[in-house]
Amino acid sequence: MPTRRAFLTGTAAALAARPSLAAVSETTVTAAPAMAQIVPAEYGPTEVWAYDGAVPGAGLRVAQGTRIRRRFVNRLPQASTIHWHGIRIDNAMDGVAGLTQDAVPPGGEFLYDFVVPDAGTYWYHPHSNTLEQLSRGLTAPLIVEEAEPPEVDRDIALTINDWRLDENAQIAGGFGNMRDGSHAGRLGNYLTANGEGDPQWDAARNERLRLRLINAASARVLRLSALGLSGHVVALDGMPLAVPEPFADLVLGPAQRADLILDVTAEAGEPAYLVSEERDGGYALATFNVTGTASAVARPAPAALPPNRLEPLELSGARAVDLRMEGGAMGGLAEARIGMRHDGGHGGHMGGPVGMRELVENGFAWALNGVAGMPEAPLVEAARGETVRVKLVNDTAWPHAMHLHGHHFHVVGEAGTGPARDTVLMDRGQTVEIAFVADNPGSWMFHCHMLAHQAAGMMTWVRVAES
Ligand SMILES: [Cu+2]
Repeated sequence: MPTRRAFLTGTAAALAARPSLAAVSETTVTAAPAMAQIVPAEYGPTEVWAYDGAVPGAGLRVAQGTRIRRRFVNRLPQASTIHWHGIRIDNAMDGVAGLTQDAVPPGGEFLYDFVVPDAGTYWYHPHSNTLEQLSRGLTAPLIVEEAEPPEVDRDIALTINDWRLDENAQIAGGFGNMRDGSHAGRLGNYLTANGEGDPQWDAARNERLRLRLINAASARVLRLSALGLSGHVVALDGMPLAVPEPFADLVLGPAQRADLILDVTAEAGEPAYLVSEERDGGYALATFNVTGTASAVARPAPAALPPNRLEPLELSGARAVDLRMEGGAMGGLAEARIGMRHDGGHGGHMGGPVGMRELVENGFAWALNGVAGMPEAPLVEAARGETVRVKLVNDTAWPHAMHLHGHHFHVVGEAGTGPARDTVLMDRGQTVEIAFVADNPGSWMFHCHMLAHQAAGMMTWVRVAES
């Protein structure tokens, strides 16, 4: 029998561990048109849509377990929401217009109130007319710090955006055109990291950097390498790798993140680069000008980051479902049923299958399990805590970056299960099996994060029961 004193002490400890209702102050995040100097100054500023006036938005950096209360203020000319990408969040706070909340109209507000359970690199963006709103600049990092972070000299988040600019350095229109929608998505023609074409830092030899890379492009797959920097990948999509992997060439699909711990190996006077390998050459996404020496000796390889607490997978007896991905240019999709058009709505009555011409006339190019757009019924209805396996068959001629909300999943392969992720990049023709513990109740979108594909129908949802 605990004494009263022990009980009180225990209660105080429990209260201290849980964020208190009163102690959490509310902040605002405002989405509004703004001017941003993302191209060299001689071309003048670009009119963007921005969180709190900057592209990317300044974002958030909080401790693991923090309760966040942010009042979203919409000063855009159209309705919007915020999706907190990769956060295992309460369903009502997931920000999917039409599925988890009504879109916030121009001039409206919505209070997002949630706890961040996992440390790692996350981000936020609209989930309402996502293709246009994200392409106009609405992105920001959400960094959740470990209780005991690894020792580094600098911790830099790099939000990478891919802009489609016209000759006046203004954002090109034509969102949702069928050419983008049925091919590789809205690829841009100008890459920025943290809103700059060529961001630079001073650095010293043997300095240790943590780079948190966020691919916030609406369609571009980044192929990353480094010169004068050497180290390890320690986390993907926020989740720590059990064993850090040497960083060589890293492919980062839209919405994916990677945490790197890199040491500066360049000598003083030499630059060091993080490079995006593009068709016409390498682009420096970050340049480190090496001016001195931080330490005489190189450091040992970094240890694994402390793990986040994910329920272990129990594959035997898991619920198995198939997801057949069809359509797009050169896809040979003959017919599909038409679901709901917008980001997240569901429940509308669907008619019978229609041919490709009618699909395209309605803005659709892709189908998941024979439905273009959001289907009436979820892909799977899981009991809470049930393990779900989804076999994704990419029967199209294009890569896709499939993102599941509210959960992290593992790719299940012959070599075992991969690290926890929230977005998987699939090659054309590839079959990938994923598995996750459906432990977060609610209705969760599962869609391609190449946003022109999503807009053209590549979306579905899963439902996790309350109990
Ligand atoms: Cu896609």
